[in-house]
Amino acid sequence: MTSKGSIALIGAPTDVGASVRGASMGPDALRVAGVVEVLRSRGYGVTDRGNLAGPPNPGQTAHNGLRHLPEVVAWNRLVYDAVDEALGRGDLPLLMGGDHCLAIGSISAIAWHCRRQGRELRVIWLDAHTDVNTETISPSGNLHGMPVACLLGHGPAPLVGWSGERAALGAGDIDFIGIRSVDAEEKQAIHTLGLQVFDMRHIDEHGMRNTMSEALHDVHENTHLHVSFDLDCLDPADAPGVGTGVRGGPTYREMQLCMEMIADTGRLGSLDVMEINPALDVRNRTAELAVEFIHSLFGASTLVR
Ligand code: 6HN
Ligand code: MN
Ligand code: MN
Ligand code: MN
Repeated sequence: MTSKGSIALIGAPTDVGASVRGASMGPDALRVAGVVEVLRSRGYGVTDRGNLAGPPNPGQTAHNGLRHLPEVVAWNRLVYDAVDEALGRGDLPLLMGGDHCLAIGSISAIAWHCRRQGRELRVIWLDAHTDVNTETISPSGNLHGMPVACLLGHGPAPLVGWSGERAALGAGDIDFIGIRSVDAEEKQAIHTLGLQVFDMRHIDEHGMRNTMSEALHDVHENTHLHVSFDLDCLDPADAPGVGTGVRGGPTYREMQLCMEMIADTGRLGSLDVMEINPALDVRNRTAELAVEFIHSLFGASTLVR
């Protein structure tokens, strides 16, 4: 198979944005599950850039509504630089988390590149949660519950404005899929911001096919599509290795269809694979499942294509 392009794997082994420890082991779990081999089998050149080395988890409680802010800033700075470098080389960055706070660095770097190249950034956020809390409304102080707010220009000052503009994303640039756990004040924020949330009820009522058609309807040839995949989007019965699992997720086939429809757009430009927690997993099942979905996202559909 001729090479389709090159993918840069970036490991970010930290759980500083979460209160449950263990997502720091996610990058190696994905490697052990064969992420490199699967991407190569799809015809991509793959370079594993290894793991970033940021500060350890200090295990502190929240200060002024935020837990581990300096460490979260430091890790995101490393992620930003690594993603920026990958994009600069023309590689497709695949961030292996790590907890979901790292999407701030990843998506900020992508937004900066898209603006410079005159491309339109669209984000698909696959998650049980909307992650749109801020320090004033978060019930936990955990920054993995706040990356979307930061990217929209509403989080704590040290984590806002990294893309060169106050907001890396506008409300219309992001669609949420699989949502089923939103905090009370977070719900208010979603309405105020005007975010498009395809929650589990929407998927129940309309099916994954219609949901994804709606989410992807404005993707065109100049779109850079970024997928931020939190493994807790899946049902914990399928994916037990996550720190904040919520029952009632999409089925295995619904999730595969979601990935296949994204692949069909041909516009996937970057990916985060986040929140895999090997300490809570069963025989690396969650990382293996993630690799199956990554396979589909990079074009391994059933039979016909
Ligand atoms: N994640 N909404 C909860 C909080 O603490 O803000 C849970 C956030 C989970 C974040 O899974 O990426
Ligand atoms: Mn989540
Ligand atoms: Mn939309
Ligand atoms: Mn998340």
